[in-house]
Amino acid sequence: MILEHIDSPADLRTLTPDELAVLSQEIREFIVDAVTHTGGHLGSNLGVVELTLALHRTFDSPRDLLLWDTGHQAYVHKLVTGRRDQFTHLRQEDGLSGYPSRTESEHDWIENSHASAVLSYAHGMATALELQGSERRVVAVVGDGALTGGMAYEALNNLGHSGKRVVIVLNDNGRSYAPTVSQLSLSLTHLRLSPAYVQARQRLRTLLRELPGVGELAYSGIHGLTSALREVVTPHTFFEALGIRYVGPIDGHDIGGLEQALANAAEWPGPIVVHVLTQKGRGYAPAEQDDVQRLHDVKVTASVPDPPALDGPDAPPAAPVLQNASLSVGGAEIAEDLPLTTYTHAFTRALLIHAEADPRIVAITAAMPGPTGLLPFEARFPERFVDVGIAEQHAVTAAAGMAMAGLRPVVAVYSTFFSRAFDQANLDVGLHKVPVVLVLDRAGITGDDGPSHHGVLDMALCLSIPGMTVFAPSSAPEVEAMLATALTLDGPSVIRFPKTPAPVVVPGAEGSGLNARRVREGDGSVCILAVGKMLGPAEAAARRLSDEGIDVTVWDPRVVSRPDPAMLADAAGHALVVTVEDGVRQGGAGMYLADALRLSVPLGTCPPVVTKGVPRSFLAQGRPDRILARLGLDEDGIVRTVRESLAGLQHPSELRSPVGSELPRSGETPA
Ligand SMILES: Cc1ncc(C[n+]2csc(CCOP(=O)(O)OP(=O)(O)O)c2C)c(N)n1
Repeated sequence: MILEHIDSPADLRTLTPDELAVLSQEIREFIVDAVTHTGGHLGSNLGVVELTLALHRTFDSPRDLLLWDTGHQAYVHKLVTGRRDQFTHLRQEDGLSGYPSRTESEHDWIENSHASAVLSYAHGMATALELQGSERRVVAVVGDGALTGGMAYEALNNLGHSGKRVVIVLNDNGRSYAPTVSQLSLSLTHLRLSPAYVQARQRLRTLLRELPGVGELAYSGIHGLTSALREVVTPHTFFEALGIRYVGPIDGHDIGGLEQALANAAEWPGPIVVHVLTQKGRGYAPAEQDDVQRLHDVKVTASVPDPPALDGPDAPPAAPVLQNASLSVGGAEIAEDLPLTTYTHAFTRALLIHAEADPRIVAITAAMPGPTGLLPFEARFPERFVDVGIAEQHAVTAAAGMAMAGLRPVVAVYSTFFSRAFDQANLDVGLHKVPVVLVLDRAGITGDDGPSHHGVLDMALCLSIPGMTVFAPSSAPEVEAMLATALTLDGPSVIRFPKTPAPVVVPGAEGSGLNARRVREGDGSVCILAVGKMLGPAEAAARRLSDEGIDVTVWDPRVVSRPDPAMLADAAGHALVVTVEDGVRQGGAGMYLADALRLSVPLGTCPPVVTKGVPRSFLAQGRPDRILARLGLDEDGIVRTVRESLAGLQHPSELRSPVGSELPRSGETPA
């Protein structure tokens, strides 16, 4: 096996073309095998095998700086830079990161894994190297999907203007998650098939034929002419107008051809794009046959948390939750057979129902229609579905425009990527008070993808936007009830929920409108305000504490931005209030609610409030339930906090050392 002998990029440089072909095959088998066990980004990595080998044979990493946009396609790079043995623990706690990681290797430079940023890093590095008089090369690999993100254009424009020496490898597989939604991408890869080109070509043919005398002659020269036409509208023109040299397209699976193009590009004294065509999922039939995503990423069932148990003493009745009033909006039958096991499914289903009844509803995704649950909406209402590409900022501002012009836009993005669009949410949506509904999926601790993908900032960000109504559903029916309310509001709103399975609750037990919900009435000692999915562990903790004689009140605040006066009045009557959330503690929901509580009662009469949440630190990958348990954000942790806090109240001196996750942990910057 050749792969067994590849411990560094230098080992690649002695291989013959035949050996490289064998190695490529071995790498594909290795990656399929590894990802089958751990989950991860499959299709993207299978597509860049030859490209990665060619890059490492042409450039001298880490002397030359090899940068990967997003970084989800860096498995091959990891394999050939000495990390083969760690793939058994890919994306596991304390294992190999699913993205480049500076602690893992000197060959890794950037690890933010939010798309479209690499060209800006490359500009910065090239600027520094030039100032230092260094001959080290900067090579940035960017996908056609990532090129739909606005940051990429800012960097291209600046690179072209400044003339910085960067080799930009445009890895064009025509896909983002789903097929890339981009006019540039169409021009890049599908020019000959694109309607505009075909029409222009057809018009040219007709025109030439009709020219008296020379028509037939000119018609036979159509190839030359259409080539010229192609030059007018191709990427050549696009990039060169920005001041960037363009070469390509190059077959991304021909190592020899790639090396030649890359070596030539390395000699170019300014920015240069090497346009490489690759096939996402190449060499693995299930990926090649996956028409939409080409198995962009795969999950492993074993690492997915189990859905909530539906039997046992505490089990809710297995009644069909969705037959409640909030769903009896017209057209319910269209969504009846969608499974309701996650918050995302609940959102999909509710959105379909409302969209059926209200033609003003449009759905917007930033290149992730599948993971955000919008594919059924796209299938049902293609004309009301908008994929803007990896362009969260544009998604939010475009939604503001749609709302201004009378539509009811629903923007579905991951919580972590929403951070990109904060300014847009604040000013374009918030300041203009337009009724945009932001649906933030994968909120809280997400797990496998590590620090860049935890959605822990959304609460803190959204609660700071004036007029933004912030909903935190604690169950699937709550998603539906909240979407129903959000769609009636005059101003903007956010519904944020996690990836983990959504609890099933007794029909009718969900809240309504902007009210909070008391789910358990205690004896006045302790009141827990449990935000979103933390309601489950809080209720479980309350049941356990009641066995110890501590009868806890539990509230589901539901609408965090507008704390229900009834909830505040009730909480104020307790000896201790505990807030629990799965987002960042500093500036998060707990502090917001605690502040509201303080302001709702006369000075000096507010009960002590303990706020539990995620510390201000970058948390590595791991199973969400284990990360939450480590942070004390589970049933055990809540029980501990209540016990210790009550003890502290009885012995105030102990309160000097705060309890639970209030203590800054290692790596956490104290507030
Ligand atoms: C700002 C941001 N939004 C969304 C994502 C989720 N995401 C990860 S990879 C990807 C597609 C990237 O497509 P492309 O750059 O063409 O790379 P490919 O996987 O096709 O090689 C998306 C949308 C992200 N990482 N960052």
